[in-house]
Amino acid sequence: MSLKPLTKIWMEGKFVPWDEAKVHVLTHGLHYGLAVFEGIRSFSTKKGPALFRLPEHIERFFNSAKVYRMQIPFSAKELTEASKELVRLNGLAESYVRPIAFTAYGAMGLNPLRSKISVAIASWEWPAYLGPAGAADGVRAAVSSWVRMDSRSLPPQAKCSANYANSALAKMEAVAGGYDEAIILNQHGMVAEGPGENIFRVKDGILSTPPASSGILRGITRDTVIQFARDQNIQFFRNDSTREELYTSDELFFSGTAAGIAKIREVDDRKVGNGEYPIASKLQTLYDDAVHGRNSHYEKWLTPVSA
Ligand code: PPE
Repeated sequence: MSLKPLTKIWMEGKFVPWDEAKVHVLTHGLHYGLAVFEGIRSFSTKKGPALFRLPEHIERFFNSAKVYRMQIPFSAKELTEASKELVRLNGLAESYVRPIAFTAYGAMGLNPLRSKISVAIASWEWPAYLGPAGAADGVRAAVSSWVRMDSRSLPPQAKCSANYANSALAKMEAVAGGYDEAIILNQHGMVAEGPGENIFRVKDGILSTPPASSGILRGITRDTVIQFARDQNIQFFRNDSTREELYTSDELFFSGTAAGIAKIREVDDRKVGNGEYPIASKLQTLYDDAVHGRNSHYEKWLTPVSA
């Protein structure tokens, strides 16, 4: 995805022109991977542009920072208001909003405790992450030879930039092999997640997803899908799956803010199910309606950006 500059980026408490939102090449976090970030989407709704599950994203942002002993020098309220104002200023109803906190320029050498924490929020236009196939017939996935990092080495529930080096290895392998996306197994050989998405499976009408303890980011879209399943009386479990259970699934799909709900039509060149996706399709429709404010039951998840 190439960027088309929007007007403003929020940096350290101020809105600055897009081209001026710069950092020094000796920014500490650039060298040592010490950055935590979020990905939030705004959608057009009848109440104007609205951010989906903004409080949950802000809360996860602070939790990620806590794991890394980062003191974010802004309050949740300030970052909430800045995110809303950013969408208003950039004038794009449907956008992707990226808060990031990182160890700033000033001291080199690993010890991050000496670094000031910088915070920025940018936004851009980001069409469905896995392309139109995700929404339509589904993407082609391959199980990665790279193993998901373990919570004892890089805690996956903290959304730290360093985690994405592991994701990038898996993503590059998948793309270089002619696939759309990777599925990453954990240290126990069980299914964990995609490089930037959670994964769900349907077998005999039962929906399941790996538990938080499987070495995944606890996705907010994942939680959204779980709540849909509850409201629709779809039987649901959090449980581990093996690689071969991917092959014998009736339906498989990814979930994530960037990806939305994206069907997986093949894993390792094996067709998933019979190509029909009744449950995934239903969840896609529910998601689409919820994010666009067309389902009053889920309006609680929308934060309109209008003042
Ligand atoms: N797992 C990982 C590893 C992950 O990065 C994401 C989001 C998810 C699961 C789903 O989380 P949620 O968005 O809360 O449902 N990945 C973000 C960044 C992707 C990127 O390439 O950048 C996203 O979707 O915004």
